[in-house]
Amino acid sequence: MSNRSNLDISAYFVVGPENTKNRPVAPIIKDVVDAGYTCIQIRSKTASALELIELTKEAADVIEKAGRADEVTLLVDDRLDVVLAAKKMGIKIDGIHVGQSDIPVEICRAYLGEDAVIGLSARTHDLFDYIKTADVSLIDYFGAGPLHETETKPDCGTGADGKVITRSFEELAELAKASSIPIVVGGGVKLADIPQLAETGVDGFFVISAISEADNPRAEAEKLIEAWKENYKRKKV
Ligand code: TZP
Ligand code: MG
Repeated sequence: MSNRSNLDISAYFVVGPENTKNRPVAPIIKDVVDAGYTCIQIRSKTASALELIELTKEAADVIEKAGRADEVTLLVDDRLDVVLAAKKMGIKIDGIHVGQSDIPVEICRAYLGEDAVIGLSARTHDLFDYIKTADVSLIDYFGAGPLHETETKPDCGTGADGKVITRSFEELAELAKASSIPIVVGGGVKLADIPQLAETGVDGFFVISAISEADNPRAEAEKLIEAWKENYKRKKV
């Protein structure tokens, strides 16, 4: 089955070399894959194209060795060139995540084909109207947030006045109801947020620093996913 038809964005880890306190990225990805995460996104604003390709290779190898290639979706942030190059080199990469100012989703879909997973960060202003009216025919999920301001991406959620707009749990619950495609929420998400976030009905959480900067990334990854599963399940019953 392709990762598009069984896409699971419930536990979603985003990472690049600038997020790991100078530790290698691959062992942290292994920790997260072993902890049961379903989506890995390689994201770096500093790495070269070659470094990004190498990172996708390492991530794909980790996923493959864990026997989870059919369950874990591997994406790259922004860099259509890197995704195309990695695919050409035989690396199992499943798709791309883009923002509102990145390569348009039409172009991503045209280059990557029908099987690729394409995620799109939702617009910050007019978020609710946007979610209700956006053409979602070419994309697989929305990223939304931030839940809190975050040093990892200080401009996340910046509104027209330059101030960051964070989203309350109530707003996220409304968003989950309004969207016709899955929504993953991140931006400053920490363990203490997970129970309430799971209860909003959104489809998943994404984190960088909660795991990538932890002294023990594996232990932290496990705590986050367990809290998600526990509270998401409770919402469903
Ligand atoms: N997109 C929106 S917020 C964000 C990204 C990539 C950063 C999230 O990082 P953290 O450390 O989990 O706040
Ligand atoms: Mg982007």
